[in-house]
Amino acid sequence: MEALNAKNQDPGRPRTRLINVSNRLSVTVTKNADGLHFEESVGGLTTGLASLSQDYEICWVGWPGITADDLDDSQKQQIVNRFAETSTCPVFLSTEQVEHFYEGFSNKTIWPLFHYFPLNTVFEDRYWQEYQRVNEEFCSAVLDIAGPDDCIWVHDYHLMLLPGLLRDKLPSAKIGFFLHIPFPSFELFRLLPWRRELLTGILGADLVGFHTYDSVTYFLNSASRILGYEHSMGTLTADNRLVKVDSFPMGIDYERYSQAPYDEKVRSYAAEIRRKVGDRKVVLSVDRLDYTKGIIERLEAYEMFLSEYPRYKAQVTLIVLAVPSRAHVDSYMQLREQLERLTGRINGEHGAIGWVPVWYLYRAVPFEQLIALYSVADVGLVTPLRDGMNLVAKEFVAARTDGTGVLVLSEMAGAASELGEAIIVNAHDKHAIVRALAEALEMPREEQIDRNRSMQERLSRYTVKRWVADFIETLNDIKSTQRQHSVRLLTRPDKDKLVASYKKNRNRLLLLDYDGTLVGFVDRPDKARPDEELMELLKKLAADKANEVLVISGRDRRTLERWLHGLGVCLVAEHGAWFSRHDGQWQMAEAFRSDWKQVVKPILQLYSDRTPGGFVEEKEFSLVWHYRRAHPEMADVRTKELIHAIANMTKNLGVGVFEGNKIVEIKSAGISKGRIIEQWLKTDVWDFILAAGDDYTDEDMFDVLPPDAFSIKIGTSISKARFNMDSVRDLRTLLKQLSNVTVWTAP
Ligand code: ADQ
Repeated sequence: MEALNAKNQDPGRPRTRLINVSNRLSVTVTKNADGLHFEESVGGLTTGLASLSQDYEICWVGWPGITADDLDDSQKQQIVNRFAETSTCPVFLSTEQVEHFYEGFSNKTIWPLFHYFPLNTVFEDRYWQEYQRVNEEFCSAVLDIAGPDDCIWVHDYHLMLLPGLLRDKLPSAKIGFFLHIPFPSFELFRLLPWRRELLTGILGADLVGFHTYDSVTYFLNSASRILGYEHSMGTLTADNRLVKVDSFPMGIDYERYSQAPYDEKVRSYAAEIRRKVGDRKVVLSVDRLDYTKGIIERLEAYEMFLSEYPRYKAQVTLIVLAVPSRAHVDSYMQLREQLERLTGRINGEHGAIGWVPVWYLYRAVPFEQLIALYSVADVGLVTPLRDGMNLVAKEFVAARTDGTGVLVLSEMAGAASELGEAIIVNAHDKHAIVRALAEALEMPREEQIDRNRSMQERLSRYTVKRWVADFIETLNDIKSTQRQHSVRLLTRPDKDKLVASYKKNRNRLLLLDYDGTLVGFVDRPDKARPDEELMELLKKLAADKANEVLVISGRDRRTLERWLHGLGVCLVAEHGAWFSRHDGQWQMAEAFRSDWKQVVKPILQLYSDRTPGGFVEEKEFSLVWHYRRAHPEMADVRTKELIHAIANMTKNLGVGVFEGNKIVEIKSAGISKGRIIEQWLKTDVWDFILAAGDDYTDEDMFDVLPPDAFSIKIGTSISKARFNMDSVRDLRTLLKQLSNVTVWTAP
């Protein structure tokens, strides 16, 4: 793609490039005896992106809809040349790729599973293999044109691996991913043998968007339960990079749909339809022919309606417009047959001379005809069994220029959360659809107008242009947040400096947190006893006369003593409430109170009893609720309730409530690692200080250290420490290196 080659760009070009990647391009190429034909369909996304053209140069990457096996080299070149005029880069797929990647993994595995049809889901390894290969081909196509500062927006379930593949090649690229279909609950998603790979692929993006908040929640839940990534307000850290997950309910080109009914051509189509329908009420059903759209269930409900409300016989016509879709996939072929049989049955059993109850059209119609149908219909019956958003519902409301018309909408459509004034139904409940139809047909005109005006106002505000702008703005925001919070890993040169300073100095203070820093986390706190290697290491470090080694922990003093006594290290217990120097005698740092425990302990115990896997640990000046082994979602709810309950109860008791790593700790106010370290620092003139810790209590310690101290946060979240380190193992390696520095003995 010469014309798109990033290297050929004017270096001073003002506009950032936005590379939009989706399985299908908005231009479809077909071939017949006359040669190639290019057909453009103006989708909402094209309009939305066009509105950014002031600031961005928009490029497209995708499949043009024709299989590569049907094209010779010169035809491929013809397509490439033609697409280059509109900054479009085609990805050619072979017949086999279409079969296994598109019809197979995308539409026989992901589509049914994500729409809650697990029994229709096919798990085939060869589909998965092809899915990976095609995602890699898309990756190469993007890499051919992408420059380092470009913004890349990947769309939908066909390309869930692509963000991750791009991230490997372009580590600092700005990548967004939007899923247009629902993200399922963890219980369904976990069925996929390739769940880890798919999640990791998606999390290659900086921003992950869904239509609804439910999908956001389900995705975050799967990321937590499958990959162990916890989030805070929808932001998580994956591979040392902040990733934001949020909902962006897609809008429509409101202007276009609300103005189109005034068009001459539309008006004449509408008049023609009206003439044919006569005085009858029109109920309209418009979808791609897909089993998730609930078309069969809708028709069955309509049949039931005609039986239950015979007065509507010959007074109403249901127009079913079904766009052919995935016509080579078995389940879609069967659906078509089923629909045609059902339509025949209803018309045969309920119809009369001069009245056909169901008008069925199996085709895509031009925009003007679609709008004519929207504007003629009295009721828009949109009852998908599950739908990411459903734009038909929004288009129907927008096209009601006089404000009349009633939308009956499934609660399973993402659109339902924005279109609350519609009659909302459970699409699986045929009785509810029957009642809704009757209510819709009898709704007073003023009420119809009232309801539609409110929805129109909302739709006119959150249009597809706003949607695109919002997504891109959020992507830019997360990128700058990443820069501000970039994790400062202890690099090789930093490490060399640290070791050099250790070697050079003779009065060193080593401040080491225990859990999560010197040892990894385990299910129960009593299982985290030090291993041989750690004991040897601490002993060796403490043996060096130039070192004062402090293990500073939240644990109670008895445990620390049992585990670490005799190694020559000083101990600080309960986050600074107690300390013992080399003589092994424990001293209380200050006079703290603990009478509040009688009030708080029963509450903690109660929560523990109600949460399987949770338990209470009691220390002298604190109480800890542990929930590492509890069900994560239940623990999440309980933690919030618990913190609220305790905060209310302990207002005047002089205690603080803290959330740590899978714990809630309540401790006497005034106890902090910062306070004790501040005092310790004054006991000598330290020329080398190393402090390592992993959780919120260690932040107090980092806070009081002099600026040249080597402070290290274990883990990659944001911290006051100067450096981050990936794991306990990495810290031990560093400590081992220090312990091997020649032991210095006082002259
Ligand atoms: P779809 O499943 O295709 O989209 P939908 O959002 O309703 O569902 O979009 C269908 C589009 O096709 C509408 O713009 C509609 O006007 C058009 N259309 C339908 N029937 C037609 C016909 N007979 N002739 C011409 N045009 C017709 C997927 C997800 C949705 C999500 C969208 C956008 O499944 O949940 O809303 O992407 O993210």
